[in-house]
Amino acid sequence: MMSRLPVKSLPIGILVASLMQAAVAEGRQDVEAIDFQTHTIATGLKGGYQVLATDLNRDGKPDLLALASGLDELAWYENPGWQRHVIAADLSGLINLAAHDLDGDGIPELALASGFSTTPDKSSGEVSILTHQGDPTELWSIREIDRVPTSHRLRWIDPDGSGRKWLVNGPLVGPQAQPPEYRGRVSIFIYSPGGLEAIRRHRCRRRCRAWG
Ligand SMILES: [Ca+2]
Ligand SMILES: [Ca+2]
Repeated sequence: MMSRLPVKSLPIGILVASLMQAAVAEGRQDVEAIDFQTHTIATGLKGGYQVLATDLNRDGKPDLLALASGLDELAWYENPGWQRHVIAADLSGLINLAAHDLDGDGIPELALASGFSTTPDKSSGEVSILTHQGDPTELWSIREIDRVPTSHRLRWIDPDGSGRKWLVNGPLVGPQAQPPEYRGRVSIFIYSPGGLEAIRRHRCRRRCRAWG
């Protein structure tokens, strides 16, 4: 089955669950003894698809990014009051986010995939890097670094253990894939580090074991 688009609004339980996952990821052993309660901090997230917990204002508290494919803007919710701040507007087909502090200022840059469709001919597949402009509660700058139809999953990885993260882009299907079977080969792309001005694309070869 190729269709992975969400069809429901994002329930707040998912948002709280992200905080729990973050605590577990940090190795905290006390999380099982805590009774969690659901607090609704946002509704109406049409096509809610991804929640990402990361500190976006350098106060040490994880904030929540909520990506909704059916909305034309990307927003984050500021811990602990969960005020909503719009990062970018006039977008479409939002599908995935990944956060990593490229410039070391303590606030992560955001890799964003948008223009998504399950059909390559209908997908612009923008891959962009978003950076705050001094005040993370205001609109961030957005810079398109690539276009790959059906760009679907973005992750920052450290392939050589050097601590320098590379961005991986896994499209859903290849450019020749057509419904209903979506047959065809698909390439995975990796973007080299080196700062915001030096991101370069490489196509993974042999199941992404080598690049360059
Ligand atoms: Ca914060
Ligand atoms: Ca940064």
